Amino acid sequence: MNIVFECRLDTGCGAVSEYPPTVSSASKALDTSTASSSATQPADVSSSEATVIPTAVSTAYPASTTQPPQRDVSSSEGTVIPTAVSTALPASTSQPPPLATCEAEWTSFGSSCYKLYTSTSAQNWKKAKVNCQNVGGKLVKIETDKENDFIKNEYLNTKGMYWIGLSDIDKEGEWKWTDGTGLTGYKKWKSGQPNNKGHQDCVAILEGDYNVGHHNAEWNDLKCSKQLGYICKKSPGEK
Ligand SMILES: [Ca+2]
Ligand SMILES: [Ca+2]
Repeated sequence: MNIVFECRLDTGCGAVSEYPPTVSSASKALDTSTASSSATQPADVSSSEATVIPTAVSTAYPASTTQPPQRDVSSSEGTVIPTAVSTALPASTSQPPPLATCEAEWTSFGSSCYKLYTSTSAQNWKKAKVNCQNVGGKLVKIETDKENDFIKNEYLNTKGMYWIGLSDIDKEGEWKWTDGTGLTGYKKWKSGQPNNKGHQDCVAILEGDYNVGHHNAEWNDLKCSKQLGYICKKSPGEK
């Protein structure tokens, strides 16, 4: 199959033995050239495909995805209205809080109701505490000077003293209201009090301006067994 016939005008047709080697070497050269070129081309194509297409796609999508957020920003300008609403809310909260509507024999101050139990129904501190719970409230917790003044003006214009909901009955020196909170805020101790004299763990509020105004509705710790009137405080509607 490697024999090649060649016909010439001067020599006629005959087998030529030289062609097969040259043809085979040429074919080898072609094979290597095509092999080498085919080996380099796929690498170029694959690399070019890998670099061009992904970058083109990846840059195209972020560009399109960044546009919608810009629309959101423009639409978020509509949230200016909620801020206008929020500025309206403080205006409504600046209005005076509604006064509590209290049942008969209870007096309203702020959002709470108060009732004085006079010395005719005097109790020791623990029993006074329970009695306030039985009517839906607690022994009074006084949290501001205005509240202390309200009690003074309402109940303390005659000589006397009344239990309030403050004690260090659980641990000496650790004052707590009957709702379990500590004495961390407002307080109005009489000068020299609390002194725990003879083991005093329960607190009374003293009379106000009565008789030379010598106590001014200040607080004193007393023995819890002392029989005193007391002041209850509750939210409207609690029974
Ligand atoms: Ca004490
Ligand atoms: Ca005392």
